[in-house]
Amino acid sequence: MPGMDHSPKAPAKDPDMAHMDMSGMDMPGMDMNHPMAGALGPYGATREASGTSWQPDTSTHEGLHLTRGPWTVMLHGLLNGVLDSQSGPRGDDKAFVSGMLMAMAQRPLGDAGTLQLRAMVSPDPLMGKSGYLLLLATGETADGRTPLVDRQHPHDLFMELSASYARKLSGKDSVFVYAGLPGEPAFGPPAFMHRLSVMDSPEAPISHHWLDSTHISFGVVTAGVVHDGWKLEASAYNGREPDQHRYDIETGRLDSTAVRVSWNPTANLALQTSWAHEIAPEQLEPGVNQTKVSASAIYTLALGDHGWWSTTAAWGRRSSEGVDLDAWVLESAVKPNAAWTLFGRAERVENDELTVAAGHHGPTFTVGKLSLGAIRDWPVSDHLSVGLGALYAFDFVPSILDATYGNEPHGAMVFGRIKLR
Ligand SMILES: [Cu+2]
Repeated sequence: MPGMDHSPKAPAKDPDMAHMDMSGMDMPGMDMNHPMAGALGPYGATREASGTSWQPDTSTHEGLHLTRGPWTVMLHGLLNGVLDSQSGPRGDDKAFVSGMLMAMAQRPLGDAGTLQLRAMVSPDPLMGKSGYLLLLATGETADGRTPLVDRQHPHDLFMELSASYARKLSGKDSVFVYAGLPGEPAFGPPAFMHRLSVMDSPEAPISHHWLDSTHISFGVVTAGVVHDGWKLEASAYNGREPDQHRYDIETGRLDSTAVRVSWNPTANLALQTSWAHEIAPEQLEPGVNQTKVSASAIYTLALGDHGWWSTTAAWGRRSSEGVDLDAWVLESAVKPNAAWTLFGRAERVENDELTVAAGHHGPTFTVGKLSLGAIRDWPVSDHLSVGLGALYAFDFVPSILDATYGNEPHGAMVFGRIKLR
């Protein structure tokens, strides 16, 4: 992985403190001597990403941090206005908004307990039920009858409403429970909108339904144990993907299972491997179950006072009815200073939903995508920045799909954004 030879050393004396992003921590009432602790265990909050997933301790959380009485509150927010153009017979142009607003509130409970509440909402339903154009992306449905192909589905208005309680057993050990409606089960790396190596790009990964599409599961209960850099956890959850009604809260049996082992061997590195068995995840394929496996590594380096460089390598496999489909991802984003963010992502996916044969699935095609982009941000106040960005994506399809996708399929997006910082 890039940067690996700068072998990660223990960062200063207090690993929780060393790489905390202090830029948002000048609120009145914030005690600078006590960086925010993790919600699930005895480590710094920078290790925590979406759901109960981990990222490297060196990660930064942009946003507002404030304290009110026993509560510590964090707010993260990002709103993108995107002009999207995808090439070829399956392409078109579309404008859409995407992003998220997330609030987390945490407080001690008893002498060894920590309670955390999270709420996250998305503007995606405003896109309309068919989401936005994105060549080679598949998954979910807009009308309950046909699958979305070459489109990214909108996310639900409520992306996470969850609570967790952790109990410290020692300076290195804890146990925790997490429940969400919706929430994220113990599967995969952090969801892409919380993964430092891709979160600034408004373009969803085409590997989403292999690695992290479970991030909105309508009903999740997870229990886990933490020992130092290790976490072992298991979830019971509603494995059915969200339906096309994006403003509601769905319910269903917690019929699916996920297990994840996470290991952060150094402050710079987060590793996980996970397994899930999902009962009838797809609305259009009742009765068809799916097994998923994933493994990922995230390496994050702090650069100067405000910069970072984060890289994720991930593999995911979904298996159902005797067919295994793999996805490979290598993505990296670098923020050398407060002004610029550069990002790139390479993906290779085996997909059998790009052409529909009798019913839903057609033949399997191995397709790829290389996406490169940049964003320039300008601060407009202490806690708000505006930015302008662009990205270009090259799509790779086998020659048998040349007529379907046209010559040299590609996509481009230009976008403006507002971000809490
Ligand atoms: Cu998603």
